[in-house]
Amino acid sequence: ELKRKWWKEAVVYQIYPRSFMDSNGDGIGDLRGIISKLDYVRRIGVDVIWLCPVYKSPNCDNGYDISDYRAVMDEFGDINDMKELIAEVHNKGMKLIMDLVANHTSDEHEWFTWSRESKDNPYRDYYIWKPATCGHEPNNWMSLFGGKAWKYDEKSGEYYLHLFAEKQPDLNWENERVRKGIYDIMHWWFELGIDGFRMDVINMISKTLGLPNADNFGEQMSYIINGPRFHEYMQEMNREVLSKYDCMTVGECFGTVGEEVIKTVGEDRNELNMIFRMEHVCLDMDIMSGNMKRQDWTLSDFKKIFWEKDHLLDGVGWNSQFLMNHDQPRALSRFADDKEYRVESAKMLATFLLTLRGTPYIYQGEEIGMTNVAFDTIDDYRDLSTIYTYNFEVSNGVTSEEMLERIHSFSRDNARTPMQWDASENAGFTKGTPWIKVNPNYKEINVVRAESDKESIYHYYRDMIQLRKDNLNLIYGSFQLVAEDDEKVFAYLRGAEAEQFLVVLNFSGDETRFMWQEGSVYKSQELVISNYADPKLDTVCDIKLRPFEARMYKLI
Ligand code: TEU
Ligand code: CA
Repeated sequence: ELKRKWWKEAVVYQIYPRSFMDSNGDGIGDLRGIISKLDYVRRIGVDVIWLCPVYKSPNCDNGYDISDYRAVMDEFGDINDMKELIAEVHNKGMKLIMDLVANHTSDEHEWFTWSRESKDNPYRDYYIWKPATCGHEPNNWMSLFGGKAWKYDEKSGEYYLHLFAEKQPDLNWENERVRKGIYDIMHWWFELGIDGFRMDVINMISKTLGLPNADNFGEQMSYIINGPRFHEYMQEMNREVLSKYDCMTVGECFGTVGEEVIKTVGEDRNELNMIFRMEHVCLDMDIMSGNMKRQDWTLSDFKKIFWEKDHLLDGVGWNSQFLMNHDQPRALSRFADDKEYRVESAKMLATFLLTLRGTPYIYQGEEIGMTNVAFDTIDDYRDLSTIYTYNFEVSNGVTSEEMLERIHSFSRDNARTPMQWDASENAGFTKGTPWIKVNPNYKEINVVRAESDKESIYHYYRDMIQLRKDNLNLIYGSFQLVAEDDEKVFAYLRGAEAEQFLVVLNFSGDETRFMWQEGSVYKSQELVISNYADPKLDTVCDIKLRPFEARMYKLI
């Protein structure tokens, strides 16, 4: 049996600082802005805040390119603001975890500056340098943001590896001093009072020795993901750092599956508490193709992903659950309907997220039903990978209309438009010009409206979070699919023998009927929550569902 832990019972709220709240009118969200909104965050009912990177950074990738891990990005404030933020979060009874970007640094980090000085600089081996092979790149790897994964450095006459942008050189984890350097940074932040880390692309830190050429992108990823020394590094990090604090960890692990998941989060493994798996956010778009093209998906595929992920760790380790993050389109626009049934859809997804087994992560704005944005020119987009993909595809003959359409569905900027606080200009996010445009729907969708309307998505989130907290069976109870082949309804049981919760979710915009004869064995069937104002009093054997209707019953 798994142990009870505070981080298993917590609900996490993710903040993307650049887009959360601007306190000084420069158009960029900042730490003082976050501090001013902590009461709001607390009122949602969440326990932990995950703060995306706020370290000093030249911002080629909005802070995922770090030039100094012990300082705060100029635009966000300074270290005193950070100390105040930590103290205030704690005062309000919440915890704070930070983003640790340890696969790469910025090329403006002093380690890299020294490293590129010369081949014999003591810091040379902090990064992955290779000489040219027959006059070209050391191997044929591609960057995850597009283009080649190697950059030639004139000065020292070699190439360095960058799995992401050119300005994000990969650290060489084979080098013990690099690992020690990262562990020191982690200690430094724990001493400052933080409660844990979300670890960026952590499963990519150990590369296959010899860095072999790959026939395709999938094969390349197999040389990068969960490489030969990954678990050794995680256990070392746990021994040297994590085990010394009552902290929580979650590793971003795109592409980690099966046994490798168990090895990373198995409770007897002493590596990480949880990982983020990405299967459900790859269903409608093949991330490996890099062209942002939509592909068809079915609800039964979606169900299988959640079932497999739960089943794999049953009694072994703990899952994380999320529907979106700062790299993904808005879940509401993607998995449900952000138009006619926006409110019903958002509440349905809230019911889903908060009744899964695993720690739920809510992304800023999800709780008020923010939607994807559709800027009509590429000039309004800011994300480097969106811009790269647009230019690349357009130069290869795809029309710009077609590319904008794909971008409207899948750009990372869908998640990065400013938080919509009120109906005033720029949604109350800034008094200046925002770094990225506000979604024009802010007059209708904003926090002030949501808080004052008892029927809002926001209040539904609060109710769902409370329900989860009041029922340990919704946290630790088993997860079992019901009617798994249904292509419109996602239904499952949560709980234990004595008390089961039946969750029934219509993922379609049609009216439909959920039939479940086995339901007749339960004497007591209490409807606990539903996203329609006048729920019909059906028995769980036969429920008529309206578009995107969600219901949860307690069965005894
Ligand atoms: O994301 C890693 C990652 O795999 C993403 O680039 C993903 O492929 C893409 O966003 C899907 O659209 C992490 C961070 O979450 C992301 O914001 C960073 O840009 C990236 O690492 C590099 O640090
Ligand atoms: Ca600011």
